[in-house]
Amino acid sequence: MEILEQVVQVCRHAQHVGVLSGAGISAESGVATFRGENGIWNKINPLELASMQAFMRNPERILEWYNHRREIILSVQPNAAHFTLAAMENHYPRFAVSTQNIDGLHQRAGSRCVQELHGSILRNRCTDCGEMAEVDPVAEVTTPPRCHCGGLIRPDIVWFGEMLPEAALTESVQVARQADVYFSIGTSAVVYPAAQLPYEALERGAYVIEINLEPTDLSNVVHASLRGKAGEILPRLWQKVLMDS
Ligand code: BJW
Ligand code: ZN
Repeated sequence: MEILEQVVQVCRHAQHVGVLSGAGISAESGVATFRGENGIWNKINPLELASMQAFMRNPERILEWYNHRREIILSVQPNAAHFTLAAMENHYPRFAVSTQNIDGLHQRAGSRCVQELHGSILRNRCTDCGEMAEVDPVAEVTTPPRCHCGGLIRPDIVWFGEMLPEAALTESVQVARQADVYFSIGTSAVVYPAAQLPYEALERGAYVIEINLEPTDLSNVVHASLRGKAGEILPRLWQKVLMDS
């Protein structure tokens, strides 16, 4: 059986579907990826921007960078891949997206069950007490504001060497372990612990499908590795699943 036809059959009979998404799913919306062609980390050493040490060294510079990225994210729209996942959620008894993205595009497309593994650029929090702080998304704040406790306010994002939000990670591991079909979409699958999720799904017997422009370390171990743009492959696949079902 052709691989796409096999994927369609598997998706038709699934009950519990999990998804790990990464920067590639938002690329067609106009949000830059980190690795690969035109990736952010090709020009900048990640630890110079995405670490607590970098923030403490020069908070103004880090806030400026996040202001710039927030501006881009707020000016773009979810794409066909985000909308297809939102539609899939309405079809399955259990469906959940674990995203490494901080852009909120899954939620804007209508997905309800979304675990944000690396936080959100749309929220801020205190470095000391952890309290969430309102952020005016359009304000050009370059001097770090202070919390009532005196701590510096920072973006609610998971930087390198920081723990992921416990509830989001626990829920994501559970979904991966219980899913009968698991998707890894638009992620290079190199950043842990998120990259572990498709392996958890595989170990527990899920049929795992990768959708990516390029091959990754996962490509040879999953059941189906579909090469191409998520915004093209996913809607086409979903249309086939819905046909005659
Ligand atoms: C398309 C497409 C289209 C394009 N359609 N596809 C050794 C030393 C130090 C640390 C470690 C170490 N080994 C492991 C670690 C831990 C570290 C880690 O994994 N590092 C690896 C890089 C080695 N992880 C952590 O530090 C995490 N915390 C942690 O582990 O805590 C415990 C601990 C504590 C102390 C010490 C050690 C452990 C935290 C990770 C936080 C990641 N944060 C970032 C930045 C967020 C801030 C920001 O955005 O500014 O999150 S890094 C960056 O990578 C971002 C992403 O979420 C993450 C994953 O990237 P993603 O989503 O996969 O994107 P890309 O760009 O990599 O890939 C895009 C893919 O899409 C490509 O494959 C394209 O082909 C594809 N694509 N267009 C389909 N249209
Ligand atoms: Zn505080």
